[in-house]
Amino acid sequence: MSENPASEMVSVAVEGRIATLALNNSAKRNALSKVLLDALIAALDSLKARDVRVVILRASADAKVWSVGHDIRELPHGHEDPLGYADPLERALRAIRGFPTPVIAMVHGTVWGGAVDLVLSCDMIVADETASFATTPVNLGLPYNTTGLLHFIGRLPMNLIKEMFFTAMPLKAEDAARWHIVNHLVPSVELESFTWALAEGIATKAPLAVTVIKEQLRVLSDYQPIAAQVFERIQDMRRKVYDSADFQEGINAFLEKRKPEFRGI
Ligand code: YXS
Repeated sequence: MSENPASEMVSVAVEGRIATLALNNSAKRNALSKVLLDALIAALDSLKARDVRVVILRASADAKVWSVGHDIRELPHGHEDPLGYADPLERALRAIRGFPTPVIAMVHGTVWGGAVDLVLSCDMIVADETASFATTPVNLGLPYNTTGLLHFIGRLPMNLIKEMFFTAMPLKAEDAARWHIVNHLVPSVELESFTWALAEGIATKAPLAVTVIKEQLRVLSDYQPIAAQVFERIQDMRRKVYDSADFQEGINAFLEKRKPEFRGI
């Protein structure tokens, strides 16, 4: 199965006041490449000019993997922050978090790496029993970024965040529901109808109030003050990690389809 052209990477459908964006590159398991993410951001931007009250973000119906996360082939091979402010994934996260109407992630299939951050950046998550969520930077030796970690803090218990990041093990759907990561866990046969009904309910509400409440919740949760010197120390620690031989080994092992040998250097 060959990769889809850029124009087909993200499909957009608008029905009434509900838009559905579908990640549409199953051949590459919806790897969050620059092309796919630019298409997602462009799709969101195009919806701003329309009377859309809710967005549903999903993978195409044939996808067994919702998304494998960041396209590892596009990660910088050292000497550059792999999750810098201008990184396509970071731009997409900001586009969703700053989008004026609620974005509901509808999850059928497994979610990996930065795609977990993408799903968590949506306003609500409806998943079915096939869903799982794996945060995987330690599989690559990648120093996750501070903004990204903030998306987990205040949302999940710290001990769960640490287990997810330190083990990189997929969190099963029922555990994601137990920890309230997903708003609703429904049988896969009901996933679309349930998500659509949730969206329809929101679409009947006062859009100006919904938008301003979403933006207030974003700024209250995203803008946590941090001392400049502390941030610089963390950035210096992260630089040592993304400059490390281990990060290089993590990427090479993925590309060579073998297990990595991390030596702590
Ligand atoms: O070999 P071809 O060319 O057919 O391509 C294969 C895989 O190489 C490709 N692919 C990816 N390409 C780029 N980036 C990826 N993350 C990625 N994952 C997969 O897709 C084609 C089909 O993959 P395959 O054969 O493995 O599919 P599968 O159905 O047997 O297995 C599905 C998975 C998800 C179990 C498997 O693809 C997998 O474990 N992928 C890696 C998931 C992962 O570790 N993602 C984290 C990416 S890094 C990231 O998101 C953040 C930066 S962080 O590291 O901080 O979390």
